[in-house]
Amino acid sequence: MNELGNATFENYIGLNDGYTEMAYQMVAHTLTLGYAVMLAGLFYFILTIKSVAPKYRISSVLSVVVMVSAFLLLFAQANNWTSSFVFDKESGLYFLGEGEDMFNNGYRYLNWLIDVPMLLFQILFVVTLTKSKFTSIRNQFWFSGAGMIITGYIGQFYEVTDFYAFAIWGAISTLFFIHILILMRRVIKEGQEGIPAEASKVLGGIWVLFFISWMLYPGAYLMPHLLGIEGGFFNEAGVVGRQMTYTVADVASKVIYGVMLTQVAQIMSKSEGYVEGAPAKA
Ligand code: RET
Repeated sequence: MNELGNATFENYIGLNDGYTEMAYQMVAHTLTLGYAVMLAGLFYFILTIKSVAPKYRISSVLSVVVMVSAFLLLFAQANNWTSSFVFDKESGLYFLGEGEDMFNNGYRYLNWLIDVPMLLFQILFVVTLTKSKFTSIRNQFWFSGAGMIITGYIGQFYEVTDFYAFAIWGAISTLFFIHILILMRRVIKEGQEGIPAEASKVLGGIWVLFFISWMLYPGAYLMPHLLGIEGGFFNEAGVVGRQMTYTVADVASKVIYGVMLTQVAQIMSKSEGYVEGAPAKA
């Protein structure tokens, strides 16, 4: 099984079994949906920026940064898929092509390296911390966010060839992830203190969304091994499942999260007397 070096399982399936038309197209369409949603989100965050008071606007700006980087990298990821596998008329299947790059989810991981610190940072512009220090939380978010992604990026190269390296890098990444979850829980709890009930409710929803959507990423990392290697998901269903999981997670953790933060900021702005379009008070 070593003929493709550190290639990920998508390539081994493309080499040995080939993809059926349905599996190939489902991945291509899912990836396309992913970047299309980012472009739509970009417009949403630009067009709603004035609906919140100036002090909350950095949150929208950070969503714009996330949308642009995700759009570009998901676009590259989609092209990586269509150029890696070519249609074979004899069998009616798509096989790993020659003379092209192989498929790798690394575009995503490097996109997260930008987006994860931004998404974590963003909430600090909407909530007011009552006990923790802004700079301390920000630095810890950035440190653990980058640590989680870099270690996971290295680990994913070993998913087929070296299970132990894959598991160890994944475990180190998980430690950083646990730290992030603890910090985020604290930020949201503190942020809920003393704000309008309606805003507090949305913030509570953000925690649920955050927890579920971020948990999907390690699930996708583990996909080829979920039912044992070469077992249940070491096949095209696992490949489709992984890209769908990533896409749902991306839409939830970047776009819906940003929309909900905007909603909190709108409620807070209103409760502080901000009216869109009205001249600023002297
Ligand atoms: C990895 C490696 C395996 C262990 C863990 C991981 C966690 C990844 C996460 C990624 C979140 C990405 C987001 C991107 C949005 O743009 C790296 C898969 C725990 C939580 C939110």
